[in-house]
Amino acid sequence: MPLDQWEFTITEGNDVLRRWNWRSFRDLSADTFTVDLHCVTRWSKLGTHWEGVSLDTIFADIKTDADYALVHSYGDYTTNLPLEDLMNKQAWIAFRFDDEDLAPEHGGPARLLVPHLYLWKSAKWVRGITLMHEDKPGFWETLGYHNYGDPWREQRYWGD
Ligand SMILES: Nc1nc2c(c(=O)[nH]1)N[C@H]1C(S)=C(S)[C@@H](COP(=O)(O)O)O[C@H]1N2
Ligand SMILES: [Mo]
Repeated sequence: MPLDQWEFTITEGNDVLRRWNWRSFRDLSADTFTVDLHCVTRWSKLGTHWEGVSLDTIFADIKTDADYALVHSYGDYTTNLPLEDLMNKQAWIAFRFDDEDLAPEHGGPARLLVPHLYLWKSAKWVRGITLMHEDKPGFWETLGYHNYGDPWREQRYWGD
């Protein structure tokens, strides 16, 4: 994804609520943070170090009464989660990992990072978020992975 074509867009219904290009996105204030990641296939990676823009910053001047988010990636991957799981410094659009620009195979130039949920919720190559009043399962959720995906409750598949 060439940076001069990169965009990140928040939509609701037919409305574009906000859109950033790489320059305006990188002008947002960013956080550095260290988190543990949990994959559904039973590995965890502890103490990973990142830099990214929190979703609190992304949503700072967006007004919505939607409760759900569907996150879209370049290349059509999607994943869903409650909007409140993106807020209160629980989620970031991350663009640096271990003090280097995020590698393309790990989602560069930028990926969602939601460390408190299983890693399939952390969409690589993130492109935007659709806000919704009703939940809508994403790619893995449609294929049988758990709709919410709390690693502490081992919510791997529907019914867990
Ligand atoms: N766009 C996109 N994001 C994605 C995926 C994917 O296939 N496409 N896979 C998910 C899954 S299942 C996992 S485990 C993590 C893997 O991230 P990593 O490649 O940085 O380890 O990305 C998640 N985000
Ligand atoms: Mo995964």
